[in-house]
Amino acid sequence: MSDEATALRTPVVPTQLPIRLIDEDGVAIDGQRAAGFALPSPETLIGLYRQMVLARRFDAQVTALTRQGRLATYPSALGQEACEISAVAALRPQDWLFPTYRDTIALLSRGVFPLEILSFFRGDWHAGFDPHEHRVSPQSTPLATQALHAVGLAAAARLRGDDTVALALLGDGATSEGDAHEAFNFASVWHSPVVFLIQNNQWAISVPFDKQSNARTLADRAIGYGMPGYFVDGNDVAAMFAVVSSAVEFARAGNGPTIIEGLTYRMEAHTNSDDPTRYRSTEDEARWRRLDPLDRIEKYLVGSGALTETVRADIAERAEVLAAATRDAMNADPVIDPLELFDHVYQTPRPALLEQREFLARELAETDAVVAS
Ligand SMILES: Cc1ncc(C[n+]2csc(CCOP(=O)(O)OP(=O)(O)O)c2C)c(N)n1
Repeated sequence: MSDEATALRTPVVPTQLPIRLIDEDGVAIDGQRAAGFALPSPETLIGLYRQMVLARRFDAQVTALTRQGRLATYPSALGQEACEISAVAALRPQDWLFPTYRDTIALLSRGVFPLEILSFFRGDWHAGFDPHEHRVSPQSTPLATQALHAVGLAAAARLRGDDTVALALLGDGATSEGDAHEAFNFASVWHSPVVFLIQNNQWAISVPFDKQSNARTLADRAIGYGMPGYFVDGNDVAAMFAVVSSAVEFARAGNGPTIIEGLTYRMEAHTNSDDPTRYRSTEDEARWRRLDPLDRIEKYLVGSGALTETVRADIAERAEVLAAATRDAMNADPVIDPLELFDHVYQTPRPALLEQREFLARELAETDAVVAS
């Protein structure tokens, strides 16, 4: 980091305009908007681009599988790839990611197998992967609860004296929850190695950002909690990666938490059961489609000569292989035991739970008998 960037480490007020390293035409930016952050190397940017292409293809495939009825629900992250991929790329293997239901592509990028991730959305199992193996907590549906878990894990790491960093992903709506405020405050007071990455996709289902908060930006809230805050163009993967990586290393070095707001847009519906035409305009959607984060980095990489046609074709082919593997895995009917629903809830199951288990067991036996007759 440059001296200038180090001085910006304890900003009193986050920048007025989002920090940016590549503009929407795919041109690198110098000076003010870069706020002391340097453009990542071409190799790093190609790696980020590759992950974004895989993530987008995966997301499209999962959306299609959901429409075909293979999944119960799916909250797409289309348009949020720059935030999601940067979050994971900034972490080291020993770090922990605390994602929400929206952040499926972040899990993919962290190396969790598609079938393991998606068994949750199909309703097969509590979480289909081992959180400890990947250092990824189960995707949280109760808003902002994962932020408190991240602080707890980070505080424990600090007490143990190891260099683990926790990164919590939150939506703009989640920042209105009491849990988010408690997490920010505890993290700051305890000096915990946490990065809070708020993906401000401007909508909490049908509630727009300006009905959630009167703050100029969500990054501004960092001032009140006594920690650094950064307002970043969430569709600029170069800026997101530069800022998130420096916040992760800042935390690792013992300097405490950071709030980062990535300004982005949820291009799809909230989930497959939502109809966004009822609350936002097609003009708004079209405007943000023109700011597509994947187009932007591709334009930059092609323009700078870093992305050749061969590399681009190779990445596209890998994305198709991933999509086909995801399709095959999800088109096979899972073998599940519905009674497992009651396992792992309590160490010693409560009588009411056992009663419910017996009720379900009886129902299943009756259904089996009808099918067999
Ligand atoms: C504690 C809690 N309250 C309400 C909900 C219902 N709910 C589900 S998603 C959502 C909107 C969240 O918006 P945001 O945090 O901006 O995330 P996004 O879905 O846009 O990624 C709400 C209110 C919930 N899941 N948890």
